[in-house]
Amino acid sequence: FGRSLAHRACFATQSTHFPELITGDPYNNVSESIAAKVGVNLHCQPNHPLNIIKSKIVSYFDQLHAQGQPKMQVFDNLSPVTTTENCFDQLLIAKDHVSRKATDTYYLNPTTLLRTHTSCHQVPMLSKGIKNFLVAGDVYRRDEIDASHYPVFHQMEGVRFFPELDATLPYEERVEIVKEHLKATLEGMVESIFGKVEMRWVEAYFPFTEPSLELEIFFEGEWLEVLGCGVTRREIAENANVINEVGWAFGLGLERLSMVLFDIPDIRLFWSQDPRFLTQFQDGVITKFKPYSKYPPCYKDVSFWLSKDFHENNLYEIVRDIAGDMVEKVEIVDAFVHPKTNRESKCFRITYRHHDRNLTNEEVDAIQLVVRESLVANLGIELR
Ligand code: FA5
Ligand code: MG
Repeated sequence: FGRSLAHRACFATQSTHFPELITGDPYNNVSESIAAKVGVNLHCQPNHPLNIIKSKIVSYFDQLHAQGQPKMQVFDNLSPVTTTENCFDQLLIAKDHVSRKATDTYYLNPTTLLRTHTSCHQVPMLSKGIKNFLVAGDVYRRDEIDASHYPVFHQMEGVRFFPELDATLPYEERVEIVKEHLKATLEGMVESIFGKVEMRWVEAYFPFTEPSLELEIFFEGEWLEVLGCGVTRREIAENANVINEVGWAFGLGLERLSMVLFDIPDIRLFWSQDPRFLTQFQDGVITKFKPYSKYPPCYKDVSFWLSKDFHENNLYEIVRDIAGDMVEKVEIVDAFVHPKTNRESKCFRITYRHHDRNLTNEEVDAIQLVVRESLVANLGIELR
Protein backbone atom coordinates (compact mmCIF):
# COMPACT_ATOMS: atom_id res chain seq x y z
CA PHE A 1 0.00 0.00 0.00
CA GLY A 2 2.83 2.36 0.85
CA ARG A 3 4.16 1.81 -2.62
CA SER A 4 0.89 2.70 -4.28
CA LEU A 5 0.71 5.92 -2.27
CA ALA A 6 4.19 6.85 -3.43
CA HIS A 7 3.07 6.21 -6.98
CA ARG A 8 0.06 8.40 -6.58
CA ALA A 9 2.17 11.29 -5.40
CA CYS A 10 4.29 10.98 -8.49
CA PHE A 11 1.34 10.69 -10.86
CA ALA A 12 0.07 14.03 -9.72
CA THR A 13 3.05 15.95 -11.01
CA GLN A 14 4.46 13.98 -13.92
CA SER A 15 2.90 13.68 -17.31
CA THR A 16 5.57 11.98 -19.33
CA HIS A 17 6.63 9.15 -17.07
CA PHE A 18 4.13 6.35 -16.66
CA PRO A 19 4.45 3.14 -14.78
CA GLU A 20 4.23 0.06 -16.95
CA LEU A 21 0.72 0.16 -18.42
CA ILE A 22 0.75 -3.41 -19.58
CA THR A 23 1.44 -5.26 -16.37
CA GLY A 24 1.60 -8.96 -15.69
CA ASP A 25 -1.45 -8.60 -13.48
CA PRO A 26 -4.28 -10.96 -14.44
CA TYR A 27 -6.69 -8.03 -14.14
CA ASN A 28 -4.69 -5.91 -16.60
CA ASN A 29 -6.66 -5.21 -19.78
CA VAL A 30 -4.80 -2.27 -21.34
CA SER A 31 -4.22 -3.11 -24.99
CA GLU A 32 -1.18 -2.09 -27.03
CA SER A 33 -3.17 0.37 -29.09
CA ILE A 34 -4.46 2.09 -25.95
CA ALA A 35 -1.06 2.14 -24.24
CA ALA A 36 0.33 3.87 -27.34
CA LYS A 37 -2.12 6.75 -26.85
CA VAL A 38 -1.15 7.46 -23.24
CA GLY A 39 1.12 10.50 -23.05
CA VAL A 40 0.32 11.73 -26.56
CA ASN A 41 -1.64 14.62 -25.00
CA LEU A 42 -3.39 15.92 -28.11
CA HIS A 43 -4.98 18.60 -25.94
CA CYS A 44 -1.53 20.15 -25.45
CA GLN A 45 -0.31 19.87 -29.05
CA PRO A 46 0.16 23.28 -30.70
CA ASN A 47 -2.40 24.05 -33.44
CA HIS A 48 -4.43 20.94 -32.65
CA PRO A 49 -8.22 21.50 -32.59
CA LEU A 50 -8.44 20.02 -29.07
CA ASN A 51 -5.86 22.49 -27.84
CA ILE A 52 -7.66 25.35 -29.58
CA ILE A 53 -10.99 24.51 -27.96
CA LYS A 54 -9.34 24.04 -24.57
CA SER A 55 -7.80 27.52 -24.84
CA LYS A 56 -11.15 28.99 -25.84
CA ILE A 57 -12.77 27.61 -22.70
CA VAL A 58 -9.91 28.79 -20.52
CA SER A 59 -10.20 32.30 -22.05
CA TYR A 60 -13.91 32.33 -21.32
CA PHE A 61 -13.27 31.62 -17.64
CA ASP A 62 -10.47 34.21 -17.59
CA GLN A 63 -12.97 36.69 -18.95
CA LEU A 64 -15.38 35.85 -16.13
CA HIS A 65 -12.50 36.34 -13.73
CA ALA A 66 -11.88 39.79 -15.20
CA GLN A 67 -15.55 40.50 -14.39
CA GLY A 68 -15.10 39.58 -10.74
CA GLN A 69 -15.56 35.79 -10.64
CA PRO A 70 -12.82 33.77 -8.92
CA LYS A 71 -9.79 32.71 -10.93
CA MET A 72 -10.02 29.15 -12.23
CA GLN A 73 -6.68 27.42 -11.82
CA VAL A 74 -5.88 25.33 -14.93
CA PHE A 75 -4.33 21.86 -14.94
CA ASP A 76 -3.73 20.06 -18.22
CA ASN A 77 -0.93 17.62 -17.46
CA LEU A 78 -2.21 15.49 -14.60
CA SER A 79 -1.50 11.81 -15.08
CA PRO A 80 -4.35 9.72 -16.52
CA VAL A 81 -3.30 6.84 -14.26
CA THR A 82 -5.54 6.94 -11.22
CA THR A 83 -7.07 4.75 -8.53
CA THR A 84 -10.50 3.22 -7.97
CA GLU A 85 -10.63 5.38 -4.87
CA ASN A 86 -10.23 8.69 -6.73
CA CYS A 87 -12.18 7.67 -9.81
CA PHE A 88 -15.13 5.89 -8.19
CA ASP A 89 -15.23 5.54 -4.37
CA GLN A 90 -14.77 9.21 -3.53
CA LEU A 91 -17.45 10.10 -6.09
CA LEU A 92 -19.97 7.73 -4.47
CA ILE A 93 -20.08 5.50 -7.54
CA ALA A 94 -21.62 2.23 -6.37
CA LYS A 95 -19.39 -0.86 -6.11
CA ASP A 96 -21.47 -2.64 -8.77
CA HIS A 97 -21.80 0.34 -11.17
CA VAL A 98 -21.13 -0.66 -14.80
CA SER A 99 -18.45 1.98 -15.26
CA ARG A 100 -16.24 0.02 -12.83
CA LYS A 101 -16.45 -3.22 -14.78
CA ALA A 102 -13.44 -4.54 -16.64
CA THR A 103 -15.62 -4.65 -19.75
CA ASP A 104 -15.90 -0.86 -19.59
CA THR A 105 -12.65 0.34 -18.05
CA TYR A 106 -8.92 -0.14 -18.61
CA TYR A 107 -7.22 -1.50 -15.50
CA LEU A 108 -3.53 -1.84 -14.72
CA ASN A 109 -4.49 -3.94 -11.71
CA PRO A 110 -7.65 -4.17 -9.59
CA THR A 111 -7.10 -0.77 -7.93
CA THR A 112 -5.17 1.19 -10.58
CA LEU A 113 -6.75 2.28 -13.83
CA LEU A 114 -6.76 4.77 -16.69
CA ARG A 115 -9.14 7.55 -15.67
CA THR A 116 -12.61 7.15 -17.15
CA HIS A 117 -13.43 10.81 -16.51
CA THR A 118 -11.61 13.90 -15.28
CA SER A 119 -13.94 13.89 -12.25
CA CYS A 120 -11.30 11.66 -10.62
CA HIS A 121 -9.41 14.87 -9.81
CA GLN A 122 -12.27 16.52 -7.93
CA VAL A 123 -11.66 15.17 -4.44
CA PRO A 124 -7.83 15.27 -4.57
CA MET A 125 -7.99 18.94 -5.66
CA LEU A 126 -10.60 19.94 -3.09
CA SER A 127 -8.63 18.14 -0.39
CA LYS A 128 -5.66 20.33 -1.26
CA GLY A 129 -7.84 23.39 -0.81
CA ILE A 130 -8.11 24.06 -4.56
CA LYS A 131 -11.79 24.85 -5.01
CA ASN A 132 -11.95 26.70 -8.33
CA PHE A 133 -10.27 24.88 -11.16
CA LEU A 134 -10.31 23.43 -14.67
CA VAL A 135 -8.68 20.11 -15.56
CA ALA A 136 -8.19 19.04 -19.19
CA GLY A 137 -7.02 15.54 -19.95
CA ASP A 138 -7.29 12.31 -21.89
CA VAL A 139 -9.80 9.76 -20.59
CA TYR A 140 -10.23 6.10 -21.43
CA ARG A 141 -13.31 3.93 -21.87
CA ARG A 142 -13.99 0.65 -23.53
CA ASP A 143 -16.95 1.82 -25.53
CA GLU A 144 -18.91 1.36 -28.72
CA ILE A 145 -17.42 2.41 -32.06
CA ASP A 146 -18.94 5.11 -34.23
CA ALA A 147 -18.39 8.68 -35.47
CA SER A 148 -18.72 10.27 -32.02
CA HIS A 149 -17.34 7.52 -29.75
CA TYR A 150 -13.68 6.62 -29.39
CA PRO A 151 -11.98 4.67 -26.56
CA VAL A 152 -9.69 7.60 -25.82
CA PHE A 153 -11.14 11.05 -25.73
CA HIS A 154 -10.58 14.28 -23.84
CA GLN A 155 -12.55 15.94 -21.13
CA MET A 156 -12.45 19.26 -19.36
CA GLU A 157 -13.60 19.31 -15.78
CA GLY A 158 -14.68 22.49 -14.06
CA VAL A 159 -15.29 22.95 -10.34
CA ARG A 160 -16.34 26.09 -8.50
CA PHE A 161 -17.36 26.58 -4.86
CA PHE A 162 -19.28 29.48 -3.35
CA PRO A 163 -17.99 30.34 0.12
CA GLU A 164 -19.54 33.78 -0.38
CA LEU A 165 -23.09 32.38 -0.24
CA ASP A 166 -24.98 33.24 2.93
CA ALA A 167 -24.54 30.11 5.07
CA THR A 168 -27.69 30.89 7.03
CA LEU A 169 -29.82 30.25 3.94
CA PRO A 170 -31.31 26.75 3.89
CA TYR A 171 -29.05 24.29 2.06
CA GLU A 172 -31.70 23.58 -0.62
CA GLU A 173 -31.97 27.27 -1.43
CA ARG A 174 -28.23 27.57 -1.89
CA VAL A 175 -28.28 24.52 -4.14
CA GLU A 176 -30.88 26.23 -6.31
CA ILE A 177 -28.76 29.40 -6.60
CA VAL A 178 -25.65 27.38 -7.49
CA LYS A 179 -27.56 25.38 -10.08
CA GLU A 180 -28.77 28.55 -11.80
CA HIS A 181 -25.25 29.96 -11.72
CA LEU A 182 -23.96 26.75 -13.30
CA LYS A 183 -26.52 26.82 -16.11
CA ALA A 184 -25.89 30.48 -16.86
CA THR A 185 -22.11 29.93 -16.82
CA LEU A 186 -22.26 27.02 -19.25
CA GLU A 187 -24.78 28.68 -21.54
CA GLY A 188 -22.44 31.68 -21.59
CA MET A 189 -19.54 29.40 -22.40
CA VAL A 190 -21.34 27.78 -25.32
CA GLU A 191 -22.41 31.16 -26.62
CA SER A 192 -18.90 32.58 -26.30
CA ILE A 193 -17.54 29.65 -28.31
CA PHE A 194 -20.23 29.18 -30.92
CA GLY A 195 -22.25 32.36 -31.01
CA LYS A 196 -25.87 31.41 -31.42
CA VAL A 197 -26.49 27.67 -31.54
CA GLU A 198 -29.44 25.51 -30.66
CA MET A 199 -28.95 23.92 -27.25
CA ARG A 200 -31.12 22.23 -24.63
CA TRP A 201 -30.85 21.03 -21.05
CA VAL A 202 -31.72 17.44 -20.24
CA GLU A 203 -32.21 16.07 -16.74
CA ALA A 204 -29.54 13.51 -15.89
CA TYR A 205 -28.18 11.38 -13.13
CA PHE A 206 -24.63 11.24 -11.75
CA PRO A 207 -23.86 9.68 -8.36
CA PHE A 208 -21.70 12.70 -7.48
CA THR A 209 -24.08 15.57 -8.24
CA GLU A 210 -27.64 16.43 -7.25
CA PRO A 211 -29.35 17.84 -9.22
CA SER A 212 -27.61 16.67 -12.41
CA LEU A 213 -28.01 17.93 -15.97
CA GLU A 214 -26.67 17.32 -19.45
CA LEU A 215 -26.33 19.88 -22.20
CA GLU A 216 -26.98 18.98 -25.82
CA ILE A 217 -26.24 20.94 -28.99
CA PHE A 218 -28.00 20.45 -32.30
CA PHE A 219 -25.38 19.29 -34.81
CA GLU A 220 -25.74 17.69 -38.24
CA GLY A 221 -29.42 16.97 -37.74
CA GLU A 222 -29.06 15.40 -34.29
CA TRP A 223 -28.83 16.36 -30.63
CA LEU A 224 -25.25 15.79 -29.51
CA GLU A 225 -24.56 15.47 -25.78
CA VAL A 226 -21.61 17.73 -24.99
CA LEU A 227 -21.39 17.82 -21.20
CA GLY A 228 -22.65 16.56 -17.87
CA CYS A 229 -22.84 18.72 -14.76
CA GLY A 230 -24.54 19.39 -11.47
CA VAL A 231 -24.30 20.56 -7.89
CA THR A 232 -21.66 18.59 -5.97
CA ARG A 233 -23.14 16.22 -3.40
CA ARG A 234 -22.65 17.51 0.09
CA GLU A 235 -20.93 14.39 1.44
CA ILE A 236 -18.31 14.53 -1.33
CA ALA A 237 -17.38 18.09 -0.44
CA GLU A 238 -17.35 17.21 3.24
CA ASN A 239 -15.14 14.18 2.68
CA ALA A 240 -12.72 16.59 1.01
CA ASN A 241 -12.93 18.86 4.03
CA VAL A 242 -15.04 21.51 2.32
CA ILE A 243 -17.62 22.06 5.00
CA ASN A 244 -20.96 23.83 4.55
CA GLU A 245 -20.13 25.22 1.12
CA VAL A 246 -22.08 24.54 -2.03
CA GLY A 247 -20.38 24.19 -5.41
CA TRP A 248 -20.93 23.06 -8.96
CA ALA A 249 -18.99 20.76 -11.27
CA PHE A 250 -19.10 19.98 -14.96
CA GLY A 251 -17.32 17.58 -17.31
CA LEU A 252 -17.39 18.25 -21.02
CA GLY A 253 -16.23 16.32 -24.06
CA LEU A 254 -13.57 18.34 -25.89
CA GLU A 255 -13.94 16.27 -29.08
CA ARG A 256 -17.69 16.77 -29.13
CA LEU A 257 -17.34 20.54 -28.84
CA SER A 258 -14.55 20.63 -31.45
CA MET A 259 -16.64 18.58 -33.84
CA VAL A 260 -19.34 21.22 -33.65
CA LEU A 261 -16.96 24.16 -33.79
CA PHE A 262 -14.77 22.99 -36.66
CA ASP A 263 -17.31 20.80 -38.48
CA ILE A 264 -15.18 17.71 -37.91
CA PRO A 265 -17.44 14.82 -38.91
CA ASP A 266 -15.58 11.88 -37.35
CA ILE A 267 -13.89 11.56 -33.97
CA ARG A 268 -11.04 9.44 -35.39
CA LEU A 269 -9.78 12.46 -37.31
CA PHE A 270 -8.41 13.97 -34.08
CA TRP A 271 -5.76 11.25 -34.12
CA SER A 272 -4.79 11.81 -37.74
CA GLN A 273 -1.15 12.57 -38.44
CA ASP A 274 -2.05 13.54 -41.99
CA PRO A 275 -0.83 17.07 -42.75
CA ARG A 276 -4.01 17.57 -44.78
CA PHE A 277 -5.79 17.43 -41.42
CA LEU A 278 -3.24 19.02 -39.11
CA THR A 279 -2.34 22.02 -41.28
CA GLN A 280 -5.96 23.14 -41.38
CA PHE A 281 -5.89 24.36 -37.79
CA GLN A 282 -4.09 27.22 -36.15
CA ASP A 283 -3.99 28.29 -32.52
CA GLY A 284 -6.55 30.98 -31.84
CA VAL A 285 -8.22 30.68 -35.24
CA ILE A 286 -11.57 29.03 -35.95
CA THR A 287 -12.03 27.69 -39.46
CA LYS A 288 -14.35 25.07 -40.85
CA PHE A 289 -12.77 21.72 -41.62
CA LYS A 290 -12.53 21.01 -45.34
CA PRO A 291 -12.83 17.26 -45.96
CA TYR A 292 -9.94 16.22 -48.14
CA SER A 293 -11.18 12.79 -48.97
CA LYS A 294 -14.19 10.63 -48.71
CA TYR A 295 -13.06 7.20 -49.69
CA PRO A 296 -15.76 4.57 -50.02
CA PRO A 297 -16.63 2.39 -47.03
CA CYS A 298 -16.42 -1.38 -47.12
CA TYR A 299 -18.84 -3.45 -45.02
CA LYS A 300 -18.13 -6.89 -43.57
CA ASP A 301 -20.51 -8.92 -41.42
CA VAL A 302 -19.60 -11.53 -38.86
CA SER A 303 -22.25 -13.85 -37.30
CA PHE A 304 -21.66 -16.20 -34.41
CA TRP A 305 -23.10 -18.05 -31.45
CA LEU A 306 -22.30 -16.19 -28.25
CA SER A 307 -20.09 -17.63 -25.55
CA LYS A 308 -21.18 -17.63 -21.91
CA ASP A 309 -19.86 -14.25 -20.77
CA PHE A 310 -19.82 -12.54 -24.11
CA HIS A 311 -19.69 -8.73 -23.90
CA GLU A 312 -19.74 -6.58 -27.03
CA ASN A 313 -17.12 -4.19 -25.64
CA ASN A 314 -14.61 -7.03 -25.85
CA LEU A 315 -15.51 -7.47 -29.49
CA TYR A 316 -15.14 -3.73 -30.19
CA GLU A 317 -11.73 -3.78 -28.59
CA ILE A 318 -10.52 -6.73 -30.67
CA VAL A 319 -11.76 -5.11 -33.86
CA ARG A 320 -10.12 -1.83 -32.94
CA ASP A 321 -6.87 -3.51 -31.98
CA ILE A 322 -6.63 -5.29 -35.30
CA ALA A 323 -8.07 -2.73 -37.70
CA GLY A 324 -7.07 0.45 -35.87
CA ASP A 325 -8.51 3.63 -37.30
CA MET A 326 -9.62 1.80 -40.47
CA VAL A 327 -12.75 0.85 -38.59
CA GLU A 328 -15.38 3.52 -38.69
CA LYS A 329 -18.26 1.75 -37.03
CA VAL A 330 -19.34 -1.56 -35.55
CA GLU A 331 -23.05 -2.24 -35.15
CA ILE A 332 -25.33 -5.13 -34.32
CA VAL A 333 -27.47 -5.88 -37.35
CA ASP A 334 -29.18 -9.07 -36.21
CA ALA A 335 -29.77 -11.06 -33.04
CA PHE A 336 -31.85 -14.13 -32.31
CA VAL A 337 -32.23 -17.04 -29.93
CA HIS A 338 -32.47 -20.53 -31.38
CA PRO A 339 -35.94 -21.87 -30.44
CA LYS A 340 -34.73 -25.41 -29.70
CA THR A 341 -31.25 -25.02 -28.26
CA ASN A 342 -31.80 -21.59 -26.70
CA ARG A 343 -28.42 -20.53 -28.04
CA GLU A 344 -28.02 -16.86 -28.79
CA SER A 345 -26.66 -15.61 -32.08
CA LYS A 346 -25.57 -12.13 -33.10
CA CYS A 347 -24.46 -10.57 -36.32
CA PHE A 348 -22.17 -7.52 -36.25
CA ARG A 349 -21.51 -5.29 -39.22
CA ILE A 350 -18.09 -3.69 -39.40
CA THR A 351 -17.71 -0.58 -41.52
CA TYR A 352 -14.15 -0.13 -42.74
CA ARG A 353 -13.09 3.20 -44.17
CA HIS A 354 -9.76 4.93 -44.27
CA HIS A 355 -9.60 8.72 -44.14
CA ASP A 356 -6.37 9.07 -46.02
CA ARG A 357 -6.57 6.47 -48.79
CA ASN A 358 -8.64 3.87 -50.61
CA LEU A 359 -8.94 0.42 -49.03
CA THR A 360 -8.90 -2.54 -51.38
CA ASN A 361 -11.36 -5.37 -50.91
CA GLU A 362 -8.48 -7.87 -50.59
CA GLU A 363 -6.91 -5.82 -47.86
CA VAL A 364 -10.18 -5.61 -45.92
CA ASP A 365 -10.83 -9.33 -46.43
CA ALA A 366 -7.44 -10.09 -44.93
CA ILE A 367 -8.19 -7.92 -41.90
CA GLN A 368 -11.64 -9.42 -41.49
CA LEU A 369 -10.13 -12.90 -41.50
CA VAL A 370 -7.79 -11.95 -38.66
CA VAL A 371 -10.73 -10.39 -36.80
CA ARG A 372 -12.80 -13.57 -37.14
CA GLU A 373 -9.95 -15.80 -35.96
CA SER A 374 -9.21 -13.51 -33.08
CA LEU A 375 -12.86 -13.47 -31.97
CA VAL A 376 -12.84 -17.25 -31.81
CA ALA A 377 -9.50 -17.40 -30.02
CA ASN A 378 -10.22 -14.67 -27.49
CA LEU A 379 -13.95 -14.73 -26.89
CA GLY A 380 -14.68 -18.42 -27.37
CA ILE A 381 -17.54 -17.65 -29.75
CA GLU A 382 -18.56 -20.05 -32.50
CA LEU A 383 -18.68 -18.61 -36.01
CA ARG A 384 -21.74 -19.39 -38.09
C1 FA5 B 1 -18.96 12.16 -17.08
O1 FA5 B 1 -17.92 11.69 -17.47
C2 FA5 B 1 -19.06 12.95 -15.80
N1 FA5 B 1 -17.81 12.83 -15.10
C3 FA5 B 1 -19.38 14.40 -16.12
C4 FA5 B 1 -19.67 15.23 -14.92
C5 FA5 B 1 -18.65 15.95 -14.30
C6 FA5 B 1 -20.93 15.26 -14.38
C7 FA5 B 1 -18.90 16.72 -13.17
C8 FA5 B 1 -21.21 16.01 -13.23
C9 FA5 B 1 -20.19 16.74 -12.65
P1 FA5 B 1 -20.29 11.41 -19.22
O2 FA5 B 1 -19.95 10.00 -19.15
O3 FA5 B 1 -21.67 11.75 -19.66
O4 FA5 B 1 -20.12 12.10 -17.79
O5 FA5 B 1 -19.26 12.15 -20.15
C10 FA5 B 1 -19.17 13.56 -20.23
C11 FA5 B 1 -19.00 14.00 -21.67
O6 FA5 B 1 -17.89 13.35 -22.28
C12 FA5 B 1 -20.18 13.63 -22.56
O7 FA5 B 1 -21.19 14.59 -22.45
C13 FA5 B 1 -19.54 13.65 -23.94
O8 FA5 B 1 -19.41 14.97 -24.42
C14 FA5 B 1 -18.16 13.11 -23.66
N2 FA5 B 1 -18.05 11.67 -23.99
C15 FA5 B 1 -18.52 10.62 -23.26
N3 FA5 B 1 -18.19 9.44 -23.85
C16 FA5 B 1 -17.47 9.75 -24.97
C17 FA5 B 1 -16.80 8.98 -26.00
N4 FA5 B 1 -16.79 7.65 -25.98
N5 FA5 B 1 -16.18 9.65 -27.00
C18 FA5 B 1 -16.17 11.01 -27.01
N6 FA5 B 1 -16.75 11.79 -26.08
C19 FA5 B 1 -17.39 11.18 -25.06
MG1 MG C 1 -23.40 11.28 -20.49
